[in-house]
Amino acid sequence: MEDDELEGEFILGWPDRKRLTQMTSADAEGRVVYARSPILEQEGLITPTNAFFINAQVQMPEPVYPEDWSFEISGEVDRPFSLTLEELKKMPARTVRAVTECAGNDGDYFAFLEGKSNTKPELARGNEDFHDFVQKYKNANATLEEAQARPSGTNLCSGGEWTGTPLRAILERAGFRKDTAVSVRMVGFDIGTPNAMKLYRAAGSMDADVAQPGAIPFDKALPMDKALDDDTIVAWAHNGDALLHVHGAPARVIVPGWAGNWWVKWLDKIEVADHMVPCYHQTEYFVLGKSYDDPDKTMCMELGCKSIITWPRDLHSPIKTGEHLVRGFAWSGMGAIERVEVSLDGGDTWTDAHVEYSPDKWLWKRWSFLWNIEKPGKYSIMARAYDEAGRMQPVTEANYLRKHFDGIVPSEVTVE
Ligand SMILES: Nc1nc2c(c(=O)[nH]1)N[C@H]1C(S)=C(S)[C@@H](COP(=O)(O)O)O[C@H]1N2
Ligand SMILES: [Mo]
Repeated sequence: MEDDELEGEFILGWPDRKRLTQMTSADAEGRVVYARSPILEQEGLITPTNAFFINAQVQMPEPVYPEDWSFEISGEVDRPFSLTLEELKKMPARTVRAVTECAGNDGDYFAFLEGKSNTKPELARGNEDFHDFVQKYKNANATLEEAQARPSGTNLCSGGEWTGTPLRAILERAGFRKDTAVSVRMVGFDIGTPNAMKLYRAAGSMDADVAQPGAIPFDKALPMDKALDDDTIVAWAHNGDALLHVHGAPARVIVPGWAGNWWVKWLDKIEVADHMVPCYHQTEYFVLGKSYDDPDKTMCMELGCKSIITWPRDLHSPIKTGEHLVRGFAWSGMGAIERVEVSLDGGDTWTDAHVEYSPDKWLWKRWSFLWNIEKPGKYSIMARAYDEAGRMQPVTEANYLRKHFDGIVPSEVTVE
């Protein structure tokens, strides 16, 4: 154990190394409303629940107790119905292990890689003033200047195991109309007013004519194909335990491969529609495009193909000559990662890294590369991933809302 691990904690009465915990921000009553995951310290593939990131677009709703909860399905169906949690659990369940990545995770690296920002975002560690940092980040009354100077969103990504009922089984039980069904509108019971600052910031002007829908529930209209995917489930369990309120209890949707915003929490109702319902968080926010006025904006759907280096990063410099294990995670929005390559010379030459076997196509994989450094100096280390759909990192072009970042961020490391 390294020294800082020996500071440790008492676990079950025994001194032990420190465990992973989130970086949290709480409301005035001390209730956690936002958290980031300590990705650099995570050992295995499943993020422990008390290290999982937490995000909500509008606001955390008051909890609804499982016994008082039911959800309904209606719209383009022959047999609308509503189900309690107990009834939902009686349907055949399925367990899916997948990465949840917020669409905005690592977004500020776009500006860094384009040379538009000199500050290199670092995958934030447990900074002391994390709460203040988040206040600044989420402030709806910020000036445009303040909003544009905000710190970046990193570490909004975790791996989890989810158990629930396939959405397909719920749709079939309701007799959805195959000929007319186009999307499945999933609605949460959280209601709030979207922060217009996010759009002004992206448009680069407070004069932009941005949508201001007022108080709305968080909703998403999932295209039919993805709604019918076997791995799209309505989950009530997370990492072996009942879903926590912050993660959407009593039940939330899991849409593997697609960014976190599709994973509607606090599910209230499902409406099958004969068109793509123009949900705010689908037409105004969570879109890909060149600018706010881009007529070809498209809604964000599956994630790109991505690897990150967890060691060494800039902050680990200086390191010593000798044998080191370069390591990280890799994941894709279109299935399993098949290969990761590493470059130790800033991208001139690439060598295969070792990708550890794991059976879950939607979960990230661990990769590593044994690096024997003979000479001191400055090194630029890069990694790039390939997925089973044949895609190579990076996939996603820079876009004005900075969503779905999957670029290659070099680690600049000094060796002594
Ligand atoms: N009902 C509801 N579901 C929601 C949201 C929300 O604001 N309301 N936020 C989404 C976003 S943007 C993300 S990244 C994920 C975060 O899930 P987690 O908090 O369980 O990590 O939830 C999604 N589901
Ligand atoms: Mo998100």
